[in-house]
Amino acid sequence: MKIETVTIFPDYFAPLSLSLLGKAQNSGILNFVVHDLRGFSTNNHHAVDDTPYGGGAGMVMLPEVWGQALDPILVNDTDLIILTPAGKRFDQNLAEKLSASKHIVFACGRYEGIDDRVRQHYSSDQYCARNIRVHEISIGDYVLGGGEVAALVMIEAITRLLPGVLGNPESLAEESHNEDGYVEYPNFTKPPTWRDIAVPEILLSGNHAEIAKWRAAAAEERAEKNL
Ligand code: JAH
Repeated sequence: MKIETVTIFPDYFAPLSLSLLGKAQNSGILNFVVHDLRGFSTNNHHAVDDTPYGGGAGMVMLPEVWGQALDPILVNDTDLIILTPAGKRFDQNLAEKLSASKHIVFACGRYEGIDDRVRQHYSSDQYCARNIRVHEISIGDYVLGGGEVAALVMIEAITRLLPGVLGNPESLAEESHNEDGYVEYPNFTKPPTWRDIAVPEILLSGNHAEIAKWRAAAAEERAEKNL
């Protein structure tokens, strides 16, 4: 899988060469490329933004700078992800779908976001015919300084699903994960008592049917509390 990011802060993506993802790059499973958006500004002052039509706070990113950056990157069969708090919510289901992509491009906006004509242009039939799909995505209902951290979150969630990236491939297939892929019951390990708190007896019993029942009840209690 090839993953490209377009950003005015390329340094945000330095962690991608660390640990598991760094190894996945070296082994050829993954190929990360980071593009500095400012390099595509033809403006005298290398500006990437201007004031919003219609007035209002802040600045909006210039469409032609994005056009110059994205045109050469958007080859056939590509998922273009535009990070925005107004986008569709990212979840494990979308992570699984995107893990089947051969090429993902993350457009990381800053300021008040990217001129909407960028989304409109690359969503047109011309690009659809080339299998270029545009997604406006949010990782949650809060405003960040820009899309970079949201892109890192998505890259971690997507790439850990690729064969050979995760250390232990069994934990992907493991039972007792919910539809979103995580365990809902509380976990315990050694020692059996820690600071006067004992591990629930049943978990030390070896009775797997009773353990499953206890975990289902504990998961329900936890879900209730988190409502
Ligand atoms: C903020 C461009 N859902 C998280 C998220 C994603 C992107 C942004 N904020 C929050 C953002 C400013 C400019 C994107």
